[in-house]
Amino acid sequence: MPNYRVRFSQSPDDQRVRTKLFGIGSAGCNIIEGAPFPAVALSSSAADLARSHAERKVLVGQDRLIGISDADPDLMRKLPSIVGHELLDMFNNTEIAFMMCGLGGTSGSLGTKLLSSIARVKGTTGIVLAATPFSAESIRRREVASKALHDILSISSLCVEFDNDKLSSLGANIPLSRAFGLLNGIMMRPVLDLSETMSRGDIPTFRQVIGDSTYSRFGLGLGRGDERVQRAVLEAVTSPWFDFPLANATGAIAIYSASDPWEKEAAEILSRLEGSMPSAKLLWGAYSDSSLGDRIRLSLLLCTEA
Ligand SMILES: Nc1nc2c(ncn2[C@@H]2O[C@H](COP(=O)(O)OP(=O)(O)O)[C@@H](O)[C@H]2O)c(=O)[nH]1
Ligand SMILES: [Mg+2]
Repeated sequence: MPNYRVRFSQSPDDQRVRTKLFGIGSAGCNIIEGAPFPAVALSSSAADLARSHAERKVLVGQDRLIGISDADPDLMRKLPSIVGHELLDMFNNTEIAFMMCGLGGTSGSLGTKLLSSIARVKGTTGIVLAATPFSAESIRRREVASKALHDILSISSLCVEFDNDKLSSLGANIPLSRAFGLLNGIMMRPVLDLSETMSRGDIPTFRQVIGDSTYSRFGLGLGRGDERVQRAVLEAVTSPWFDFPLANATGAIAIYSASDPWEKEAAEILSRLEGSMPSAKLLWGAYSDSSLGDRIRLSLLLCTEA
């Protein structure tokens, strides 16, 4: 069977997709700190917002959050009267909403579900990037996270799960605060890469590649030296979050960056990826990032069964 391979359209900058970044709950507010574009912090905790440097901060009381996110999906159609214009209007002029959160608590779990519903009603493509709790956290937390993930998968256009348990493989015995710092940087990577490469006209293709597999995981690879392509691809495909057979991936979104991206390198990356995931529809892009110096970077989102 021939591989399905499409490239992001490389449209002029004025066709660049209009995105909005949300940090939801304590983890979400941490993740968006220092992001290079304007962001909205949303939480039921005033302390989260007080710490945040987001351009816009939205406090939603916990009772209200529980009330509206438990609403019947049909009621969601009447969103303006239920949700109020403040939340709805945040999605104006927005083709893609990136929603960053940790699941298992209240604000992130319910707030992300709510914002995903609003995005859907507003015709915005909603991409959720969610950290899920360590096994060592309470059973209750893990149950809340798993229910929230299930709900979000059915509402959002794409949901990328970053299981915290896999953090240990990024570096043994690193303190939790540093582990979160590392993870937060990795979670922002797909947001930065998609914002750089995607045009408005790419959205239908993006959604086609995802298809019904709204569940996704992420792998990141860096490479330097003579074998930088092999190294970057190997590191990306052996991501701790790819704990399923790569051949099961139904969709792949690959973004290659280098200070001076090279068509020949892109072609080699793609053929390597296609070799290991023959049934995945592949959407790819490349862009120049001078901060990489002599390294290349590969960001890989794989869609699979939840
Ligand atoms: N990636 C990341 N995950 C976090 C961070 N803080 C907490 N978490 C995870 O996110 C889950 C939800 O926690 P939290 O965001 O505090 O809950 P909420 O504020 O009630 O939504 C926790 O169970 C942790 O596993 C953080 O700064 N970064
Ligand atoms: Mg909290």
